[in-house]
Amino acid sequence: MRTAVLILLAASLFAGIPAPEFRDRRAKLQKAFDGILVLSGHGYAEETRDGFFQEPNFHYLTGWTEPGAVLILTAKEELLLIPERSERTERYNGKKLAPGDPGAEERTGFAKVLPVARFGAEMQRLMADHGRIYVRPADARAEKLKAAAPLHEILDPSNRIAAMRMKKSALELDLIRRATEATVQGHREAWRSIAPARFEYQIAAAMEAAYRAMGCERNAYPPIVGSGPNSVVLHYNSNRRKMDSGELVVMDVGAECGGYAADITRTVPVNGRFTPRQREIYDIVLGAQNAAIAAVKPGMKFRGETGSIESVAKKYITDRGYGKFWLHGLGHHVGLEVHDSTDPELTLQAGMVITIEPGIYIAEENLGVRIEDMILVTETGAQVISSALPRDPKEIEKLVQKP
Ligand SMILES: [Mn+2]
Repeated sequence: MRTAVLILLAASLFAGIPAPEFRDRRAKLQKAFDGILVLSGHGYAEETRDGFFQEPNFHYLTGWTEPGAVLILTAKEELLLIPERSERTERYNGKKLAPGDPGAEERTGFAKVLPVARFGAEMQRLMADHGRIYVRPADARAEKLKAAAPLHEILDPSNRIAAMRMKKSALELDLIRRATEATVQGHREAWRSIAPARFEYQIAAAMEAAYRAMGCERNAYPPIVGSGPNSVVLHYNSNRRKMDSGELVVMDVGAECGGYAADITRTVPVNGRFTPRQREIYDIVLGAQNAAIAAVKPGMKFRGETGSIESVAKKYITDRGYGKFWLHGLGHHVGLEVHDSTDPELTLQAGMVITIEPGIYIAEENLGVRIEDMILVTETGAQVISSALPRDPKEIEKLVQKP
């Protein structure tokens, strides 16, 4: 009974993933690790999108979602440094765990939890035994470390951690599926509320309400709802326009669930009927997406001009005369971040989650179409995680039309 309570507690503290999985990730990194890894979590000042957002590499290795912490890791040691108690900060931001608090070790999953003020002294001690320091160039402590360790080799650990983050664990896949299901539901709700004379932000609101109701805590990124002329603007997210009959609306929206993102795009007619021209372009984008999905398998290159999944979709669209109207890449990895950290040298492997999102954008016709799905790479090919959301234009028309 007591164990069950502890596990439940851990599950909520670690945003859906229990503490032992974070410990396993660090242990995996520690194997054959040849230096000191320094990873700073975000502070209060950084990244306040929709509330505090932890630095994703730090989150991936620690599960610690409070601000101002830092991880120091060597092959033999791991230290979590967290801010000391401050009554003033707690008055603004609520009570926080502080070093020395009873249970700090159990709550964090670290054998050693120290005050952040110990950072310099711990580094001095470890630097005497190690010649290499791994720190991300964007890390808040990178510049100071370089200055303080002129004789040490400074290396970027990003690709090493990305290689781990790219292959999702069973628990990560569960959370990604949950975020995807909620986003699918968001699209369905939105389609029901699409009609001429409604505003784009009303559609975005319907989507957000649907996935928050399903237990997803926030947007994985600002929702994009672009109608008519806005359908050709790739990252349009002011969502202020009144939609009109005869236009298309591109909806690129994703929920975040337990820290994990989804990212799904559909393009639907505002009045529930594609014009023949809209349908012509829609069918080309859909054909390109299907061709790309069919090409997914372990060992394939994802992005790039030749011999890649991307090149399959590009060729499909180019062969039909619309190559110059495709303005972006085929997709990206998804995980803790919607554009998840990626080692570009790695080919696709089972357990990776990517988006496939071809598009055609014809500005002079106010005609933009993008279709984006969440894809799990499997041992034999691809599984479309977001397959519950129709892509077939006839089915879409049925769901958008009001009875
Ligand atoms: Mn995307």
